[in-house]
Amino acid sequence: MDESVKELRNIALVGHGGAGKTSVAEALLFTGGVTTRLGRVDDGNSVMDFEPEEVRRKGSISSAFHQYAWKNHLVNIIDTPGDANFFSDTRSCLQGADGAVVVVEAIDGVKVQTEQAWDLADQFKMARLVFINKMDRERADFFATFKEIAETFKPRPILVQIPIGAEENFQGVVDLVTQKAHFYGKDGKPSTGEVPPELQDQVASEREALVENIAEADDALLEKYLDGQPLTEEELEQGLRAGALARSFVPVLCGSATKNMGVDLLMDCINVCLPSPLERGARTGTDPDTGETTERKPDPEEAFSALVFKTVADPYAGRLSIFRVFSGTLMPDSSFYNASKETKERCGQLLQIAGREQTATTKAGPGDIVAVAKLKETTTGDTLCSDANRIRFQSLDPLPTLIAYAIEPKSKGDEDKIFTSLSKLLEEDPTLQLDRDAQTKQILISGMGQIHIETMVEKLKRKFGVEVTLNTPRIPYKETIKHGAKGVVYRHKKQSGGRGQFAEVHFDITPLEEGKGFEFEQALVGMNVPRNFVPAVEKGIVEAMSSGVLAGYPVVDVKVRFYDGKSHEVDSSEMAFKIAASMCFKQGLREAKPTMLEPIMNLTVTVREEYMGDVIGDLNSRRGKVLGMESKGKTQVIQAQIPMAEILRYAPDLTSMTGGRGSFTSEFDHYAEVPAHIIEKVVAQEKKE
Ligand SMILES: Nc1nc2c(ncn2[C@@H]2O[C@H](COP(=O)(O)OP(=O)(O)O)[C@@H](O)[C@H]2O)c(=O)[nH]1
Ligand SMILES: [Mg+2]
Repeated sequence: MDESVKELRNIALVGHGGAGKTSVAEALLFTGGVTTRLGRVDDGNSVMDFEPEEVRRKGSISSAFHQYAWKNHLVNIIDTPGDANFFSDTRSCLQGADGAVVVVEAIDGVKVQTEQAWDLADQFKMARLVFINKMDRERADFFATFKEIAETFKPRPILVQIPIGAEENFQGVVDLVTQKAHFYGKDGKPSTGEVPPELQDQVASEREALVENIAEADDALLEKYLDGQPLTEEELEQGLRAGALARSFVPVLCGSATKNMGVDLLMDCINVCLPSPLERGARTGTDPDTGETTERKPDPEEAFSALVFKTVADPYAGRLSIFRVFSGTLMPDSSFYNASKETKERCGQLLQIAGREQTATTKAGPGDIVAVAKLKETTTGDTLCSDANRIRFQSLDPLPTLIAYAIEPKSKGDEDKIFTSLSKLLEEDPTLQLDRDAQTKQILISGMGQIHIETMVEKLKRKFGVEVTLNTPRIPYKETIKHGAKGVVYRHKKQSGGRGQFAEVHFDITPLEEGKGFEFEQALVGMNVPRNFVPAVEKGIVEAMSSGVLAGYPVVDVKVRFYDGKSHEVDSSEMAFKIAASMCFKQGLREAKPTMLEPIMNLTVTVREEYMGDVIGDLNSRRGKVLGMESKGKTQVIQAQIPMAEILRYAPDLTSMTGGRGSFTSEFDHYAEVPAHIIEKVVAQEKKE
């Protein structure tokens, strides 16, 4: 067995956007000697936030990868974006990690994305640490933040450090295990010393709490503790490690990323309290041939298996698939099986990713995160494995999209280019969805939020040179009739020298049930209309149906009975009958009380109890009908039906109503009649355009 797997750590930095994850990553790299100066998000020289969209926004939009060595350990870091717009990337990339460092601000503490990150770590059964960051900032309050964390989260967060000073007087931390004070000079230069006298009492009592916490998680230590025997530093460290790995508790540390304070201790703690791939253990999947559950141990001698958790689209280098190896060893220029796509693939170089840099590496074993370029079929979520020993790991269900825009090229003729370049970006980002509305003919792009779509537009321009504008999507209204119109007669007659045009048709028009579309009945008796004109009549109606008389939307759910007409032996023609039929149909629509239909969606909103009243009130004001409510712990699930037109921009509104603690999904259910006053508005809008 390769000893180095024991010393490998794959860690993800998670938490809400702005907590300082990327700054922590920069401090880890700097302290680990990878960079020669501390990269800064604010100065745009961060090694991790290197994408132009990130430099511009001063924030992460996509997970970044790097590694450092620290005290005999090699640590792969995955710096995830915290923002809800990029949650899908965070979720997917967590699959590459074995442990998580949850970064929390010492100022505002727990936010929605902190909770989401914690839930994800639970879902993936990950050991974690908390780093309370920004201790140097104004209003930094370590104990208030810790209290909030301790009250919100399980497994129980426990203190392993306390800070020395705070805000501009933040000087360092006291390690509660060793009872040593760690001070940091300019640029984070560390030195150790005695605990300042004013902190001694507090250190003593917090250490007592720590000892108790550690003892409680270990039977042997508990016995010793209850016997009144002191636990040695070594025992404490071992107990801390065992408890953290077993997820009995979560060690909490603190510091300042931008001042590089407390970061060396965080690195020690990552080595000790987060698992190696070996400790994470075997990964289960299914045998694609038998459907039976099987597993792969993190052993370089096992059959190769890996999971692709991210794809990067590069207009020049092609598609880059980033994956985490779970078992076996992959060599460059080898072939393997993609169990999700059921196809063989071949790779060239194995690339190790370090920020924007990629360097070739000689092999990839258990726990390694590597990338390969230009796989043919492979996309995010796929399992790669040995062809002889196949396994498929469960992939994550895609997240529902929350907002849609109609996308239009800025220059005419770029439509095709939009489609090809967008589909490459969609490989990068499985939550983006591309559709073309059959009725409105618009290209629709949906995603997690406005910023998500906007950064996609920026990437489209930078990577593929395609410029687009985003518009609110058009609602695919339809038109229909409420009553029938009997005996509608239209005569088409034109006499302008030469041969004239003549046709007359008589229709009965009646409404059909919703969803029935169109019915044509030929009920002619006698020979007023030669039967060879009947197909032209039907065609004339079908063409007229594409644009209704109210606002030009397609007409549905009508029946036309063609029962009589007149013809002329010279002047009648198919064309004349087609025109007559189309005009007669339109005239009939006007007489038959035309109305409009709109798509109604099934909406499921999940919110915390305290916001339920506001959310329901808001749904009512949007013409929604609440069908039911169900409580699940502290959250309420509201089922409603609501017109599509009312929830085109629901995501930002729900976010502001619930402080981000709400989510929803929606899907089309049926068409229903639009209220008269809204028809007026739509008609007026349509006329304006
Ligand atoms: N004062 C102070 N500011 C910090 C610290 N860590 C991060 N910041 C600032 O907080 C902002 C967000 O940091 P960033 O690392 O991008 O957060 P992320 O979104 O979690 O990756 C930036 O302006 C950083 O300079 C810290 O320890 N102290
Ligand atoms: Mg970041």
